[in-house]
Parts: sequence; structure tokens; C-alpha cells
Amino acid sequence: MLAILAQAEKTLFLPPARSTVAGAHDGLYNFVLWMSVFWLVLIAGVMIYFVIKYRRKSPQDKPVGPTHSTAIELGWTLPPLILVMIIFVWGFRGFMDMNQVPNGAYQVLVSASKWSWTFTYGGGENDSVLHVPVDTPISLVLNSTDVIHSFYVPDFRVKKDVVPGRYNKTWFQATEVGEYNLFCAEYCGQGHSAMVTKVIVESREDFLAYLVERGKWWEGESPAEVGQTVWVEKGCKQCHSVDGVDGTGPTWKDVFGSERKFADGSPRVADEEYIRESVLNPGKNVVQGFDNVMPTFQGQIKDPEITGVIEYLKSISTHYDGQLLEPFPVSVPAENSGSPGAQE
Ligand code: HEC
Ligand SMILES: [Cu+2]
Repeated sequence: MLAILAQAEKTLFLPPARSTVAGAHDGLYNFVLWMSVFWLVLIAGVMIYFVIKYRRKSPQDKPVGPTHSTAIELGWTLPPLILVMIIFVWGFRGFMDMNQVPNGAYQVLVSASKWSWTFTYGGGENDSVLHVPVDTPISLVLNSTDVIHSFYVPDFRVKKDVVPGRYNKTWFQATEVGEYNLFCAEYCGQGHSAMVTKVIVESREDFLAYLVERGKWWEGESPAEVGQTVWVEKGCKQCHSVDGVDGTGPTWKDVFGSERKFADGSPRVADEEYIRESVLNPGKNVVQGFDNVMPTFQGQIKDPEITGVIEYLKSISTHYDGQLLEPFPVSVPAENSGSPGAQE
């Protein structure tokens, strides 16, 4: 019967199992669940039966029967002890399997910050969605840039806290190609419920192709488009709107080229270098009226991405009337192509 439970695809509360440890996890889970149901029904049933059968029928009724029975006492002590020991050994083995990263696992760095995830691979590629090859042990090294988050993929039965100032580790091996939900499972502030992303499990070939393409994902897009993608994918959107309404952070509309005022009262015009500093070292100049809550993106954003953000900010600012970085047009429009001597 236990073998059947261990094979269960689905539990009452969790989605189908899609990692190597999920089957054992569910087996134990089902064992504890059904064991509890069994004892609950049995004990409550016997109690109700006794309450009715041995109720006091007249004031003269006195308790009868033995006041002590060693056999019964052993009976309610030993079987539970054995059950608890089974649960302990089973649980401990599962715990060890879930926590001991197998040798040779492929490592991915996971960085959590309010309110997005960044996954970094060996070649420096990074993404807000986790891609992994199927049937391959993946080791995760997790850290947080701000508060406690928690990495949770229900289909894999993997959950690990992500704590600022320390590295936690976990691992999994996905058993089926597909797309799975990845949640933050630790309340981490206003945007917590939006801190959701995907795990894409794909074939080895697809994963390698993904890495090659991801290394320079911004190629072929204009920098302003790159900036818009960064705004969504790196979670800037959770705090910065582009429609003029302030959120946790100032809106990005009309920032570029405007004069910013800081908490200490000093002013500065928002130029390229200011934007770069704001992304890499947000605590340096805190905009007046806002809290110093922006996480640093140092090490998580590449120069072409910062350039993208700068160009995107220019594209949505009325204080900027210059040109945007655009691909050089292959054919220059005729009316602009005149040389000084060509005027008639
Ligand atoms: C958790 C919320 C949060 C996230 C996420 C966030 N920011 Fe911020 N950001 C702020 C706050 C608050 C401020 C104002 C205080 C300060 O200057 O540090 C700010 C300020 C800025 C400024 C200066 C704006 C101004 O009005 O002068 C820039 C530029 C900026 N952020 C860029 C980014 C980029 C790019 C990202 C994503 C890669 C991002 N931020 C993600 C909260 C956030
Ligand atoms: Cu979180």
C-alpha cells in the first residue's frame, strides 16, 4: 500500500510531482495524512460510542471495571511510538535527499530582491525566468539583496528561504519538460504577491541554445526597447510606473533631464551618469519624498541593459529633446541627405 502511495501523481493539495524527490515527499505526506485520518476517525468513533454506552443513566450509577490496565496502556503507547519512529526515519531520509546537493550538479545563482528573481548562469547570462535542462541535477545558491524571500516550486516540492547576508543552498532534478510556477513564499512587502515567475524545463539542446541566445539578449533591439524589457523583467515595474503616477519609487515619466531634489536638499540634473548611479548605488542619492528602499542592481544588470534604461527614460521624458540611440538607417531619407553644396 505504501508503494502505491509513494507513486501517487498528485496529492489532495499539491500539483503532480515533477522532480526526483517529489514522489518520496508525497509518499510520506500521504502516509501522515491518511494515518491521521484513520486515528481521528477511530478515536472519535470510540469516544462517541463510549460516551453513549457508558453514560450515567441514574444518580445511583457508580464507575465499574478496572482502574488500571498495563496491557491497554502499552497498547496506546507502543504503536504510536512505532508510527512516530517510522515517520522520523522516513522523513529524515527524505530531508537528507532534499538537502544534499548531488556531486556534479549544474549550478545556478538565484538572487531575490523586492520583488523579482534573477537567475545567473555560468557564462554570466541572467534572466528573470529560470531555465533548466531536464533530467539534470541543478544546484541553486540563493541570496537576497534586501529582505527574506522564499524560493518555492510546488511541482518540484522544493522550498528554501532566501535570506539577506547569507547563501542558502538547495537542489532539484526536474523529470519532465514543461513550464512550472515559481513563487515567493515569504511575505516580503507590498509587491510580494507579484513576485511570481516560471521555471522552464527543456531538453539539453534547447537549454544550450537558450544560454547562447540569452548571453546577448539585447542584440537586435533598440536600446529604448531593451530598457522597456528591463523595466518589466527586472521588476523595476513593481516600484516605478511610466505613466506619471508615483508608486513605491518615483514614476519614470519626465525624469530624464529634469532637476531632481534629494533627501538632503541638494539638487542634480538627471543625466546618463545619474541614472547609472541610481541603478548601481541607489542609496547614494535618495530622491526627496521617497524611502531608501530600492535594491542595488550591482552585478545583476549589464551595461547594455543600463544603457537601455537610460534610452527608455529619454523616450518618455518631455525634458529630453535630443536623439535616441537608434539603429543607423540603411537608407537615409532624401531631404536630410543634402551636403552644404547641394542646396539649390
Ligand atoms: C523596491 C522598489 C524599487 C525597485 C524594484 C526599483 N526601484 Fe528604482 N527607486 C525606488 C525608490 C524608492 C527610488 C527613490 C529613492 C532613491 O532614489 O533611492 C528609486 C529611484 C530610482 C531612480 C532615480 C529616479 C529619480 O526620480 O530620480 C532610478 C533611475 C531608478 N530608481 C531606476 C530603477 C531601475 C532601472 C530599476 C530596475 C532595474 C529599479 N529602479 C527598481 C524603488 C525601486
Ligand atoms: Cu519575496
